[in-house]
Amino acid sequence: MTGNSLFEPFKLGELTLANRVVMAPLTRNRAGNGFVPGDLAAEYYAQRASAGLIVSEATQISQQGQGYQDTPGIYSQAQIDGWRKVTDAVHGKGGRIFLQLWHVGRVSHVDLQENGAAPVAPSAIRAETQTFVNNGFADVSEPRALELNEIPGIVNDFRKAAANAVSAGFDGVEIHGANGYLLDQFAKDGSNVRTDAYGGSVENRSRLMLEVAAAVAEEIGAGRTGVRISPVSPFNGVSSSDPQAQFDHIVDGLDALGVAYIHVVEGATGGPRDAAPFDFGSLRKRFRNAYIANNGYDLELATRSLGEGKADLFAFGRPFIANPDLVDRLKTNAPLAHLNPATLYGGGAAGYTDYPAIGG
Ligand code: 8OZ
Repeated sequence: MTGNSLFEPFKLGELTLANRVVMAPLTRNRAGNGFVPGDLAAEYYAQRASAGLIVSEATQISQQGQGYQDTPGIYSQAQIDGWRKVTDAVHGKGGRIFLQLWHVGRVSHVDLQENGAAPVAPSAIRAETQTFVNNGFADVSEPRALELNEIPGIVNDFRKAAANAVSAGFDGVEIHGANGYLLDQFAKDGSNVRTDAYGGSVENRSRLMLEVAAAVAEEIGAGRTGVRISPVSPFNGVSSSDPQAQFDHIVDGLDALGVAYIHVVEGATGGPRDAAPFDFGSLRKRFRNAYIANNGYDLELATRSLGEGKADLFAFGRPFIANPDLVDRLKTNAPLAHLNPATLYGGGAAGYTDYPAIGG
């Protein structure tokens, strides 16, 4: 069932993937009108269904969890119905797709929050980063610290969103624990100075991510649950004084839960792989199920890493934007098309569904 090449099947939880190439989550900001993915999203994802697994763009679990204009949600019936078109289209092409569950925490703006409320965070520390809102870039808003008694509600929002994802036809979900969003803000001490059970020690800072993973795994099955982490990425203004101890502990906890995979952003998100010293092999050793490696992989690096046993699956992000047939192009060593940065975020079909496959 499971082959040793990038282009042979791989067993992930209960699923058999056609190959080891994963489409990484990519924010595209095309879900206006109720944050519902439309027909164009179904076409876009179906065009990329030859990936062994697609991980959807990050999708907010609640309005509070939204941080950018026109990103999709998974908390209303209309959103579930919109996503159903996507999953049907991908499955119709023989693909597999997980939904990425997202709460941005402090990376948000009052204009995206209900009644102009402050975004929520582990601690009232504003992120040094910008978001896209009101058709332009703006500094994120000053957040407020979550009260201890609000935390079960956040865990429950993730749980409900996972159930909604399954009812929308997804094969599973990926919990977004990376890139400076809420769960990563809790894990890293630059953004978390809490003095309760969710701050301070490595164990306490891991608590929310592990509680969310446990709730989601209980709701839809550990075999359908993955978690994305970015131990040393400074993306969205996060920093950690002890990333190795922190993420070794988190991965131990995820291993104990038996989740299907960890998806690891190695280095700085979208940037250098050697941004900070970190032993990713330690995470690999601690985790019995699949390790998805991400960040700056090309065919050569993925092939070498697979041969060395460093990872099971390889997630490609930006290359999938302009190359819907990326798997075929990698397999045949065909040239890759380049994306147009002007059409990355927002807009319609241009720069979204109009990148052709070779010969297509
Ligand atoms: C780029 C722009 C907006 C959001 C991430 C969800 O980095 C994102 C994101 C990336 O995980």
